[in-house]
Amino acid sequence: PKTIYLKDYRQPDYWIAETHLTFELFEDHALVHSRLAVQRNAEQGKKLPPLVLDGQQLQLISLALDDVELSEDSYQLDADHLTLHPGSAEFELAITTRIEPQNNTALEGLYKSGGMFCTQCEAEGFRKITYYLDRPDVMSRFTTTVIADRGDYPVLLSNGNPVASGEHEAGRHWATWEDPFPKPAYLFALVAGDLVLIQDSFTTMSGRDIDLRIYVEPENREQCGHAMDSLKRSMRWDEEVYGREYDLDIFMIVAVNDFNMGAMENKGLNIFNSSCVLAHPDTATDLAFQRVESVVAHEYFHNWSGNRVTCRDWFQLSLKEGFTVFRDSQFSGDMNSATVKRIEDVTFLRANQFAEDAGPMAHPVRPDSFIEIANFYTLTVYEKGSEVVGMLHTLCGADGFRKGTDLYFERHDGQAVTCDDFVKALEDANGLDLTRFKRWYSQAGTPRLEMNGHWDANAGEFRLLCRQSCPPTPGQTDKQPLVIPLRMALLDSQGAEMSLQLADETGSRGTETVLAITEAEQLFVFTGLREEPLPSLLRGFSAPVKMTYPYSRDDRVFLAKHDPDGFNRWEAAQALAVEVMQGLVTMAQAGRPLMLDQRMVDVYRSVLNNPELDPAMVAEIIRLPSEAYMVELAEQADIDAIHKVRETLRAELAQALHDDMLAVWQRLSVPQPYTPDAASVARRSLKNTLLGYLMLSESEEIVAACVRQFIEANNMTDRQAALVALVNSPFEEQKQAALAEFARQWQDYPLVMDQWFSVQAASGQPGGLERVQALMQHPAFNLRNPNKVRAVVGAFANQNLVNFHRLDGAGYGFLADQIITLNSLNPQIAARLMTPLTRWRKYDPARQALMQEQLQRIMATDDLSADVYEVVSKSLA
Ligand code: HT7
Ligand code: ZN
Repeated sequence: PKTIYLKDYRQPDYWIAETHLTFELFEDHALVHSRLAVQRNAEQGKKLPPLVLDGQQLQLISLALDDVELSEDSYQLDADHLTLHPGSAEFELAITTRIEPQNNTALEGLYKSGGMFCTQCEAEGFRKITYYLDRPDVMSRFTTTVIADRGDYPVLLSNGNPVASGEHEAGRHWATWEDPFPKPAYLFALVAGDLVLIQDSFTTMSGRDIDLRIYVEPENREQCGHAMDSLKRSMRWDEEVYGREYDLDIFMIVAVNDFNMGAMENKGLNIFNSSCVLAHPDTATDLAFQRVESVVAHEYFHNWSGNRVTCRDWFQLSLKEGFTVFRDSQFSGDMNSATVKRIEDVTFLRANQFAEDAGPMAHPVRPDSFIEIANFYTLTVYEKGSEVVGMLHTLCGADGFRKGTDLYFERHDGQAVTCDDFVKALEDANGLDLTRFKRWYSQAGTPRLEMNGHWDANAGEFRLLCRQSCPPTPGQTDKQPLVIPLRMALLDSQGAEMSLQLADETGSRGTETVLAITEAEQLFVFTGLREEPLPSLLRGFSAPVKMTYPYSRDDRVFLAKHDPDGFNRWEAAQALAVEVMQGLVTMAQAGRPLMLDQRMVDVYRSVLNNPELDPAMVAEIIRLPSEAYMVELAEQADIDAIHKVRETLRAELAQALHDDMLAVWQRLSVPQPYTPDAASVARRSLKNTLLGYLMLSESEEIVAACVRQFIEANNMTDRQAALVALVNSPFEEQKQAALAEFARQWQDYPLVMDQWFSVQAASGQPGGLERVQALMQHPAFNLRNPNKVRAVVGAFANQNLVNFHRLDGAGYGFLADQIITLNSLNPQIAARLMTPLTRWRKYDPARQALMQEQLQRIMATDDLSADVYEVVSKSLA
């Protein structure tokens, strides 16, 4: 496989002004007729170069240039391209290809999911439909006609507006769609199926009525209300916060069961993994409701950040993804609790993206090379990319950021642009120089920020010394200093924020400020202080760095109880828990008894009994850092010790705080009608977090209460929480009864069965591998359905660390088997499953050897896809 480099980017030799497509869909194949209006790109010179079209796994049926059929000796075909030699600078090309959607298990291009035809073209799927210039800077106006059997496929959809439809011969019918907005091929979509429609409307800020439609399989009709509501709220929010109005007359969402990712923002026709659309309180948890809300918003927001202004090339992916994740996080924060949303995002980033940044696949937010672009839909491009946009928001301020994005959308509407163009718009709108800041786009790795404070009582000065560095990452050994926005305050002995005056400035900065750290070492001197302050640093996690400050445990306890900033209260409690757990891991490794630090009990008790705290915040604070995060923090992770320590600590806390936990849990467990509002979600979150703790007491009453909750729950959040508690308990009889009852009740609901699978696959109880192997034999399991693979194989390898990393290496062998099988069925999913094996350097020598052995076995597989090859070869390098 070939490596593609950003430095090699050049404009295409030709443009495609218009693309006319006709799809004839049949059960065993599809014919794709395309008519392309092609023009020489004048900027690339006068001489006519060959036209090299992308195309893979296509059967070429016919090819005509300006209505003249081309003979086989006038063009060249290879596995990836069709090359022809135009005689003029402007011409029409007519191509017919034959494809087999029913055999497309990779779910890229045109494929069948159940009884429905659908497409996934990002990043490079369109080339599996027809020969084309399949690159995001080639933007074309598309007209699409779909012809299919009326009985089996009554609904025929594509991008844009419906313009005509009619009957065809032999029970077939057709529909034509026209998209007035030029777009790259990756935003093309087609759907044909037997679907029902849920319809609503939205009036835009300029008074236009938009027809909103969600298409699903008939049995899912009742599960679309939340997605529709989320869509309308997203449309209003984007008008209010970014001034962005929807542009077509119709906006459609289609739910499909087989989908490699969460959803796809095709122009006017978003295609969704059904797990990100369907939600009903009986079948979906609060978490699933939140995911639907955020994915619907994310895809909708792409209409501007991605579709109207798109990427010049795939190295710029974060231009649309980082920005859109930032926008959807802002939206979710506004719809629910902004602090809780930030805590969730930071927790996820630190446990997962930091690990990616420290591993063999580490890459900058704007990568400079790739083998297979599908491998670069990563946490770095999405989540770290969003953090980078968040830092720009912090540095420009909310108003300045809005001025910058207004300029960006106005300046680049209808264009395919770069991350530099985005930053330039923010610079120009705010009169800023962000040259140094842009290193965040090109430099991989998680920066370290070492902070130190010195109190000078005589001068009333507090000196804050900042030292930044960044560890080497593959291909990048020398790192440059970055611009790190540090949101901070100084607290007095009562926890009140002090007035901030910097020695080299005249005006006061109020009680909270953002320091711009720009150098490898930098000193900030605060003056005019009456008493020694305790700094509250990196509030809201204002930069994606690993920050250290020599806090004592008592400092952390103080901050956890008194910091006026909610995020940093949580952060202090987390840091305390991390420190305690790291100490316990050392004790466990030395075979010493595990002693609980009473200060943790003290913090948790005060939080549990603080009536002013949002219950969702309480739940976040008392949730111990995950095993994955503890692994990420360790130099060399001892997974058995980490698991043991975390479980022991949970049990100790449950015992020490039993009465407090029980009292709060009982108060929250009073039966109530189900409501989906944020306050009720918060109460359920705390109640079920406490149930998990209380079950560790192994008291008969609690187990009985848990079983009762499982049976009597009026919503899936409570039912699933009870199931999780039982599955992770030693109460075999109750566990098996609950699992059997759950499967009996929900066997016809694939998304609910995904929960049933993943709860078991993720359980740290002994025998995890055997459990997962048995689950794969269950009739509801299907290796061709990515949601099932994620629920069973993914949950086991990513969430069940203690079982996956069993010492005999059988967990690694199992994962490698699945990757090898999936390599030929669905390379994207196979490559994504590789992640746990890429982390082999984190573990002890014995496990390292076992993991490497499996990587080598995968590497030796015949017909390795580019997707898997890239990950495995980089992991072994
Ligand atoms: N922009 C979408 C990307 C996507 C995708 C990429 C590779 C393979 C399959 C895929 N399905 C969707 C999703 C998004 O970020 O909105
Ligand atoms: Zn996206």
